[in-house]
Amino acid sequence: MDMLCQLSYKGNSAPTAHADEQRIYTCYDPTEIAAFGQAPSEEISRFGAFFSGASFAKLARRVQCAMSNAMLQEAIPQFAIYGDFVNAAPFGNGHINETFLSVWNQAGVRARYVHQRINELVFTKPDEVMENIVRVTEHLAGKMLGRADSSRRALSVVPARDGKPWARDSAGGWWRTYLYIEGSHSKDTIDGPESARFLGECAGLFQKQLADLPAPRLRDTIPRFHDMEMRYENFRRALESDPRSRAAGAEAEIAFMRENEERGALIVRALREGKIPERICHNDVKINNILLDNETAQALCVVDLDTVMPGASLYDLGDLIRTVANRAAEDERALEKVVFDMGFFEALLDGYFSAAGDFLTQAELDLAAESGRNLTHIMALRFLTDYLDGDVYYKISRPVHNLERCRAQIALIRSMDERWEEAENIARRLAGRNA
Ligand code: ADP
Ligand code: GN1
Ligand code: MG
Repeated sequence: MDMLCQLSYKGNSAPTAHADEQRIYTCYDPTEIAAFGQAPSEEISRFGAFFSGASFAKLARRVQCAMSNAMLQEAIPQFAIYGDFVNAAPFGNGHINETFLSVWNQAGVRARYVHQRINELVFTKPDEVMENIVRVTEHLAGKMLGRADSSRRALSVVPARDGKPWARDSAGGWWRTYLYIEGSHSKDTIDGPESARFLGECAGLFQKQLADLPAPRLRDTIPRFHDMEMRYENFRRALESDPRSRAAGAEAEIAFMRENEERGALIVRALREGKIPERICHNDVKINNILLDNETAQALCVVDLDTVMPGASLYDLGDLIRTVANRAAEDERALEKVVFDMGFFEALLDGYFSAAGDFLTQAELDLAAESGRNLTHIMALRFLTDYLDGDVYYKISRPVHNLERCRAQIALIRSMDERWEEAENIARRLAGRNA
C-alpha cells in the first residue's frame, strides 16, 4: 500500500527499473484498492488487463486513477458544502483529471457538485493552477453580474472549509470543487451550424471578458503548451527511444509529421516574433469543454480552466475549428467519416468573430483558417508521441487509442487540405465583415 501512495504522487520521479515495475504490478491488486476504502471500480478491473509489461509511467497514470476513487470520500467532507451527502460517482469524459459528481440533500432540495482530483503528472503546481482559476472565475463572475442565469455562465469554485480553493487528501493529492451547472451537457460532435455559431461566440466572449484581467500575468500552468517546436522535440525523443517498439507500426503518421514540421511552426513563431499578440486564452477550448444549455442548446459556459493562461487567440480558435468543424469524434476509427464541414466552419467563425472580431488584429485574422490546421496538427503530433511513449499522458480506453486519435486528426487535416481555398475565402470574407 505504501508503494501505491508513493507511485501515485511521485510518478515523475519514481524509478523506472523493471524490478520496480514488477513490484508495483504485484501491489496493484483490486482487493488492495478495496481494502483501501472503496470497492474496485470497473475501470480499475478493466485496466488491470493492461498492466503486465506496461511501462512504469503508464502504471503511475492508472494507479493515480484508482487512488482518486479511493480518496474521494476523504476529500469531499473538506469542502464547504452543507446538507446531507447522498452519493458520488465518476463523471465526464476528459482525458486528464479525475472528475466526480456528488449529490446532496440541502434541506429537501437536491444540489450537485463537481469534484476533481488534479492530475499532478500533468499539472505539477496545482496551487498555481488554482490561483489562476480563482482569479479567472471571479473576474468572469464580475462580468456576468446582473445577467440572467449568471451562475450558469461561469464556473464557481467552492472553497474548502479552511477557505482555500483546494483540499488535500492523506496521500497528498489535490482536489477542487465546483458548483455543478444544472441543465447542461457537453458534446463531442454537433448536429448543425447553429450549435457551431453558439460555441464560437461563447469562446470569443470568454477571451474578450478576460482581456482586462488585472495584473499580474497569469501563471504558465504548462509552459510552452502549444509550442509546436517543443512538441517536435518531444516527438523526436520518443521516436529515438521507441520504448514499446511502436514506431514501425506508425510509419505513415511519422512521415506526415516530418512533411508538415515547417508549416506547423508558423503560429508559435508569429507569437514569439511579436507578429501576433500574447493574450489570455483558454488553451483547451475543444468542443466538450463548453457546456450547452439543455433547453435552448445555446452555449452557456466554458469549463476545464486548468490551462487558462497567456497564449495566442488562435490557439483557441484553432482548437474550436478542430473539434467543432469535424463531423466525427476526435478518435473516430472509420476515417471516411472524418470530414471538415464547411458549413460548421463558417458558422463557427461567424460566431467567434461576432464576439472577438473587434479586438483581433489583422495578423490574427489572416491566420484564422491556418489555426484550425495548426491545432489539429499539434494534437495529432501529441497523440502520436504519447502512443510512441507507451500511453503515459492521455487516458486511453483501448490499446491503440492514441494512434487512432492521431490518424483521425491527420484525416481531418487531409479533409481540410481538399477544401483549403474555400476555407481561406470564407475566413477572409467573415474577417472583413466582422473586424
Ligand atoms: P478534464 O480536465 O479531465 O477534461 P473537465 O473539467 O473538462 O475535465 O470535466 C470533464 C467533463 O465534465 C466536461 O467535459 C463537462 O462535460 C463536465 N463538467 C465539468 N465541470 C462541470 C460543471 N461545473 N458543471 C457541469 N458539467 C461539468
Ligand atoms: C486534453 O483535459 P481535456 O481532455 O479537456 C488536453 C488537451 C488536448 C485534449 C485532446 C492539459 O484535454 O490539450 O487538446 O486532451 N489537455 C491537456 O482531446 O493536455
Ligand atoms: Mg475537459
